[in-house]
Amino acid sequence: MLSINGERFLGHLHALGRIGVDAEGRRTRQAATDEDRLGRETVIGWMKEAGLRVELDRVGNIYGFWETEENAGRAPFAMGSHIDTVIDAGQYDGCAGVLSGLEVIQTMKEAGLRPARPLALVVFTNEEGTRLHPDMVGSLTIAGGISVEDALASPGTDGTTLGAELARIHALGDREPTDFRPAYFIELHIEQGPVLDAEQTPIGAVTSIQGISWHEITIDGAANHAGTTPTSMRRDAGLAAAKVLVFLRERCTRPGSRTVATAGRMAFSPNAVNVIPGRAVFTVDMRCPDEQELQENEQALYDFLASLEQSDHVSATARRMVRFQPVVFDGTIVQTVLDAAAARDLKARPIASGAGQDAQMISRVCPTAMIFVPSVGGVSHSPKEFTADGDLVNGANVLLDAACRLANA
Ligand code: HGY
Ligand code: MN
Ligand code: MN
Repeated sequence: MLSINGERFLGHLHALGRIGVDAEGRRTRQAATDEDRLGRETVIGWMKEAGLRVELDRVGNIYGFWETEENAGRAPFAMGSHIDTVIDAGQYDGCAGVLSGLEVIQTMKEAGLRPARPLALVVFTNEEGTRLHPDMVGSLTIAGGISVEDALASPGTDGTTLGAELARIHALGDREPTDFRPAYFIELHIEQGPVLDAEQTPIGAVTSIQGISWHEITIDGAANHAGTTPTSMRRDAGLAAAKVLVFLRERCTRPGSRTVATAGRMAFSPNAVNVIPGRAVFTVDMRCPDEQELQENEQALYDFLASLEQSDHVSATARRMVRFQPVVFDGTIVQTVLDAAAARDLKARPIASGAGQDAQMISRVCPTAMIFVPSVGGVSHSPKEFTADGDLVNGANVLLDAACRLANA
């Protein structure tokens, strides 16, 4: 049975993992930063070494194509993920999918296979969205969910825009994102949750991804003296913000709730120990596999903000930054993953994704599914993120088998 070159694949993965690590050992390669540029250029170098034709599109998505005279022009079988990271990140999120895809193509080429379809590998721009939002903007542009112009105008938390930053790191090409229409797409990814590791199951065949709703909330009260201002006279933006977080946790812990909510970023101003915060700006990330419940919780959040204005004598506004509905993947592709795992005697199970993924967007344009490999302890978006080498190699071999099957379908 054909298998990947595990040493080469893991060598690439750990080499990429060393890019963007600072003096304190924190790994950060946020989209369109100099660290991301180094990661991009490194992966492009590996794509060229593998003999892929490399192209860039107008929002910086990187494509590597392998086509032969016989299959040129047919819709490719595509794989891919992202290599941009969150802040103080692990080394597997996204990178495992890009580099396993590269390894699969390299293995197929070296084996002298002549697939009926070309193969494509994509590195999607700004999947994480921690610096510039929306997240998953590269794959969203390919899917036609946002125009190139609006994507390039994506605002950054640091006052930049995606377009200016991609230009600065020479990451812009001229390929039209919506020209990319593969026949099938599979993304390998670490689970980032606890299920596979807890069940000692090496392969997850991802069936669906939950919906995502991001908001930036601004609460304005009145900055005032922390000592002299009587409690009854306070218009405390910080307290109001705290009430929102408690409200959201209470919504999420109601019986039967399937929603999770996170306030990942918060800033008070003037942000001084002895000043009642006049302003609080914070983000809310709400996720749920049930679209109806997600909508109900969005409405409940807005209603709560309105009630806060009365109770706490503040003003509250919410700006919706991101909104993606839950998606269900193509059953045939999911089954292909399950069959490929079974053929290698690897235990596999269907599983839903709690994390947003580029596959969520690509599923709008072609039959799509994902392969999950275990995250030890379910930890991710953390330097403690870990997936064992053996699990990564198993996942890449399942991807190889699925690729061989679908590139000839
Ligand atoms: O936020 C997410 O779910 C993904 O990791 N970008
Ligand atoms: Mn990811
Ligand atoms: Mn991530």
